[in-house]
Amino acid sequence: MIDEITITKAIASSFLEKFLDSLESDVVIVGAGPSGLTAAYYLAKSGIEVVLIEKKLSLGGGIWGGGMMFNEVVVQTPALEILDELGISYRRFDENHYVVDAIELAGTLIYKAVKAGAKVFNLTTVEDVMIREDRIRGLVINWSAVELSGLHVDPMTISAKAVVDATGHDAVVCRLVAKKTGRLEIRGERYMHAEVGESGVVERTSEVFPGLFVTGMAVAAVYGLPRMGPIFGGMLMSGRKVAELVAERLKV
Ligand code: 48F
Repeated sequence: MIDEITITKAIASSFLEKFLDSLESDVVIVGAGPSGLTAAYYLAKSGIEVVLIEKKLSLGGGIWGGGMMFNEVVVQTPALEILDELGISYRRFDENHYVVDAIELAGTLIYKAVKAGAKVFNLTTVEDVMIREDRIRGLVINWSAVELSGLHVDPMTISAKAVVDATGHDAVVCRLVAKKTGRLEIRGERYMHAEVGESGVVERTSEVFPGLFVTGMAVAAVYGLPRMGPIFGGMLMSGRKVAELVAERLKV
């Protein structure tokens, strides 16, 4: 027999168990676009506890719409090894440009991150940071619906040994740290120049404040790098690089 109250109990208890298990984790990644999902996959795969927070209902960030709603994206040659590892198909356009179906990219990144063990909290917005002894210790979160409706409801907090800002163009966590500590400069993203933007984002993927790492387009926002539009290799390589940096830092 199927019972409605049992359904409710099953959902409420397993969600609360997941939430309580996530209050003190190794790393919290904020933003589930291509860079955040790639970072979540590599970190979770290496046995690190990963919590992934996404303010929207669905994960995937800017992948789904491809370029101007043409749902295809371009990836350059150095990122093909990530697509190969994840089992994502691509078609050669010329020796430097490969085309990937945006839906396959988003769907596979989400599947791989979740299957590797990342705990996902969608519909959840990061609205502030927790700082102790000049180090980021956690995040202040609330339901996205609270923010959207303008209800007066206080947030709650989660903590982690490391935080990754993967919030894309907005660089939300870095901006909060900059505003509240005065110890981080946000230069703001610059004009379109795909080649410089792509390589710069990967090179500058780094720890920008003790315990706070930045990946994806948030790197361009922090360091004043050019934007690059619907080419995604840099997002995947930046996500993999930030995972390596965080894993290295957690060993210390
Ligand atoms: O924007 P997004 O896809 O960031 P990304 O990984 O990739 C950028 C590309 O999509 C594209 C591009 C490629 O060349 O330029 O734009 O750097 O994903 C960022 C995610 O963060 C979520 C947001 O909903 C999106 O899914 N996000 C933003 N602010 C918050 C947040 C917040 N305060 N709390 C939780 N999630």
